[in-house]
This record gives sequence, structure tokens and C-alpha cells, in this order.
Amino acid sequence: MKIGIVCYPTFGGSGVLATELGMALSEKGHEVHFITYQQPVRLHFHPNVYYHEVSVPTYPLFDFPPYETVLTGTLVDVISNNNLDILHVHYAIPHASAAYFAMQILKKQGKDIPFITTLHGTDITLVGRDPKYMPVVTFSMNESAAITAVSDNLKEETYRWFKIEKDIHVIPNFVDTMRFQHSDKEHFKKMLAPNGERILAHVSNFRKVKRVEDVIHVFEQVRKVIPSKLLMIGDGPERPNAEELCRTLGVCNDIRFLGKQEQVDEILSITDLFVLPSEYESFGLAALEAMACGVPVISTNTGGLPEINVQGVTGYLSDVGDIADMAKNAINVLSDDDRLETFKENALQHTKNFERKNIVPIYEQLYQQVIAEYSKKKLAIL
Ligand code: GMT
Repeated sequence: MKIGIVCYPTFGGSGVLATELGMALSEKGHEVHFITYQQPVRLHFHPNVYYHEVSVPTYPLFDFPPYETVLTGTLVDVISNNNLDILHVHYAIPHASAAYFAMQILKKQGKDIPFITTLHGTDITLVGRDPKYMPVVTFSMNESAAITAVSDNLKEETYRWFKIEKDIHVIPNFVDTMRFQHSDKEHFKKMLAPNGERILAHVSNFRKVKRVEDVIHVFEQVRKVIPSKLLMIGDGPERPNAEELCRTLGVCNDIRFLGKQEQVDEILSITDLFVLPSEYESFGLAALEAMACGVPVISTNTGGLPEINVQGVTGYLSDVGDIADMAKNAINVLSDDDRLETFKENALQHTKNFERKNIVPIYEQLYQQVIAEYSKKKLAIL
């Protein structure tokens, strides 16, 4: 198949998943065209992968350069000149409405193709629910040939907040276990934790929804009982507040802010416990990648997190903001070597349910089904 993929090319989970999917499809022999405003962070060279930049021209009149219009124009160009079979947009805003508009233009030339929208999280639970976005998001979701959501919880949330007239397919996120696996990085661990301290880690884009300050509070409690270090990976608007809190609590010496990292798997390989205290996660891909490296997870029990983190097995779940409970659970996991090893093994085993090789074929089948139905419909109109 010739597949177009639209996503946010940044470190956010939706872009990561879209890129991993595109690369997996290209390795399976499909021709994959990424249409994004910059090269996606995890995109690597493959002969079957094409990259088309959405380059938004500036003009003195534009206080807000019209990204969606340029994306639409680029989609029209890429789809018609490369004879794509299907377009898959990740994150509804504004990708689904741009896809819809592009298809209307292409219809006039008899070159329209079906598009699929994958919902990732805040496009539904936070941003999409804003009345200014809602009518456009609802309309373009309903116009998609198929809608997928990354967890049962996100599917339920979508039905709860939007008037959706079709089935939403749940296709969980996946992890590439060839890349995300424990590797021996002992030398690296010794540098960061020279006295054998336990290592805790957090990975996110430091948005408010991630509650990064809770990570610091939990760590401060753990550190009082267990010698430990904390690695904060990623960057975003809440980082200055988190750094300020470290200074206020006097824990800076044991915390490293590493910024955006491409080799997250290497850092996770030296991590003993992953902390994800989010206000909401539709899925929590960062936690799944940690588990694939054999790292247990302390998380909140919100959204789709209970679908990947199993209470008392792969880690623990607490109410949002319950720092005392998260700290107690973290201490429980970290305080005993044998217990920690059991949690690590459980976390690793559980990721087998989310392996790339099992999830990617579900997308392929959906593409085939959607393409077949679409061409049948087109023939019926003729
Ligand atoms: O929060 C992020 O890292 C980005 C965000 C997004 O909307 O792009 O991620 C969402 O999609 C990820 C991939 O499907 C999920 O693993 C995250 O849980 C989800 N984030 C939220 O729901 C807050």
C-alpha cells in the first residue's frame, strides 16, 4: 500500500507513535509518506520512507500563519502526485479537518482517497472539548473513513463528549521491543548513582497535564528513606517550576534534568522505577516504553493508565495528586531487591501484550478494509 501519515513531528506521544508505525509499515514493504512541518524526531532513513515538509510561508499580514491551509495544499499535492491509497492522520486537530478539506478538493479531480483519524488524547480530552474546536473536530471525525483510539478509555471519553456516528476501533499503542529492551549500561549507572543509589525517572513534555511537580514531591519523600537519584527527561513549559521546586526542597543535587533525549532506551536501562503522576493519560506510551526496558511504574489511575499498568504487578496506581500514596508505593517497590526484581520482570512480561509485531497488522487490516469499502462506494456512485 501507499500510505500517507500526518502527525506532530515533536517528542509528544502521538508523533512518536505515528513515526514508529510509519517505520514499521515501511519495513513491511509499504511505501510511507510523512507529511509534517519538520522531520519527525524518531524518523530514520528507509528506502520506502518519503518525507514531505509542510512549509508555511510567512507574510507580514499573518499574525497566525495558516498552517492548516498549507497542510491541506500539501496533502492535495502529495496524494495526487504519489497516487496514495490511504491517508492516516494522528491527532484530530487540525489534521482531520485538513484531511477532509483536501479530499473535497481531490474529489473534483476524481483523486480522493479514504482517510483514517487516530485520536491520541488531548485532541479529545482537553483541546477538542473547547467549544471553539468541537464542531470542526466532531464533523471531521465523522467524515473519517475510520476512527481509531489508543485505549478503551479514550474511546469512552470520545463518545461521552462528542456526537460520533460511527464505530471507534481501539488499537492500543505499541512498543518496538527490539529497541526498547534492557541493555547493560552499568558504567553509565555508576556515573549517575556512584554509591549504588536507586534511579527513578520521568519522561514527558512537561506540560501541566503531566504534573511534573508531583514527580519531585514523590522523589523527595522516597529520598528520605532510600538513597536515590531522579532523572527528568524531556522539556516543556513546566520545567522552570519543577527546577524551582527542587531548589525550594533542597533536592537539586540528586536530580538531573536531561532535556530532550533521543536515546531514551539507554536511560531507561539504568532506571529502577518510572514515575508518571499525570492528571490524565489516554494511554501513557512513555510508561509502556519504560516497562519494555524492565522498569516498573508508579502512576496515577486516570484515563487509560490502568489498561497498561497493573496494580501490584507491574507497579502501582494512585489517585491524581496523592503524593503520599505514590511515595509509599515507590518505597515499597524499591526497598527490597527481590521485590524490585519481581516487579521488573512483571513489567517486562506485560509489554508482550503491546508488541509492535502484534499491533501493526491491526492497522494494516483496517487500511485494507477501508480502502476496499471506499472503492466499492466510489464504484457505486459512478
Ligand atoms: O502527552 C503527550 O506526550 C502527547 C500527547 C499527544 O496528545 O500528542 O500524547 C497522547 O498520546 C500518546 C500516544 O498515543 C499517549 O500515550 C498519551 O497518553 C497521550 N497524552 C495524554 O492523553 C495527555
